[in-house]
Amino acid sequence: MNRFRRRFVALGVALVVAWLLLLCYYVSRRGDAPTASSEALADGTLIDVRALSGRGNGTTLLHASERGRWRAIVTLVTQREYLIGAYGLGASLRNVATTYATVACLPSDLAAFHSVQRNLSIAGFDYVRVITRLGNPARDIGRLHQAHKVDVFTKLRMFQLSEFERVLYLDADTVVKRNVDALLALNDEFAVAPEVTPMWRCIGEHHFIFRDELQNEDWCHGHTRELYHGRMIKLSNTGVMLLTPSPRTFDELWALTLDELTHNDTCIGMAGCNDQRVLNVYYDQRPYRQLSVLYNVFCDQFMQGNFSVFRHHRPFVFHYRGQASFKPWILRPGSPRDSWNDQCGEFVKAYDLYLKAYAAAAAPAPR
Ligand SMILES: [Mn+2]
Repeated sequence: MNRFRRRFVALGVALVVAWLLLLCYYVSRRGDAPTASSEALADGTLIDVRALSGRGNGTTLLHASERGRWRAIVTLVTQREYLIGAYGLGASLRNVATTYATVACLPSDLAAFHSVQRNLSIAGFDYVRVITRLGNPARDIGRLHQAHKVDVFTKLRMFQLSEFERVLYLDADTVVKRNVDALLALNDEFAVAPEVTPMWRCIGEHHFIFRDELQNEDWCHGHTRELYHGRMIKLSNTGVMLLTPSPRTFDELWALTLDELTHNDTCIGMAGCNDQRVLNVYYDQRPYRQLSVLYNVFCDQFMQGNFSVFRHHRPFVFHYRGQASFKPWILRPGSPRDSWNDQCGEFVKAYDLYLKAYAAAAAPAPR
């Protein structure tokens, strides 16, 4: 009988110890747990994160009463892997001393992490704005063949940021090298830089040649064989856009998206099945400002050396376009730091700025 009782007590003790260990584990993880795990952050929530890195001093850049009149620089992160890109982008924006509010749009499952909010604050972002992912409707009809494009249409949500009068949108895989505030002073409803190809490849009738006012130089649109109902359209790159949020524009873009997927072979070819195709079609028949290529310089082309102009003009924004597996922050396992897949070296520099800010934020206050 005693033996059974001892076993029973031992089992009880073991259970209590296990429970305590689980409790300790839970408490130790709490620091990195979503701040509101039970209640997801509502779409549209705007979180002032400046105080998380000791900035702000209680002042607000944006007042609720001024909603709709703000102009801001905005980026978007829909997948965790792109957060590191946003940290570099934020640090680069801070480095050029932008005077506009900077906003990172994240879905609730990323935005709810206190560590994510703090890191974005350290990177220099002022606000985290909660958005909801927009699924790729091509998946519903079995035509999504590139898995990384599963939520590319979420970028169209930028047209739903109704608290802003105008938005300078920058992809999380861009790095800013020169102050871009002048773009937000423009009064164009939409402005975007072109996809370009070197002039020596700009031959035949299927290309559009245009004059880059800023550089006073001729350029050629790349991929101009894009067909839409039998005619060619110019291709712009939507990694950098000045845009005007409007519920109506969003509704029209979404209707066009569904129409494109249903009636055209949008998903066939390199440029298909994404926000860029839809925006190019939409603005083909509407007025917009064509920005200089210097506002959206593709790192891969920059390094190819086909563009003599870069020897005379410094780019404003570098863009690491392309698939997720080519992003500059993708490290081969065990590879040393200097073998980052950084084609033009600008991301590594920006990320170093972020790491310095991070170290400064972690250091104890000077006495
Ligand atoms: Mn991009």
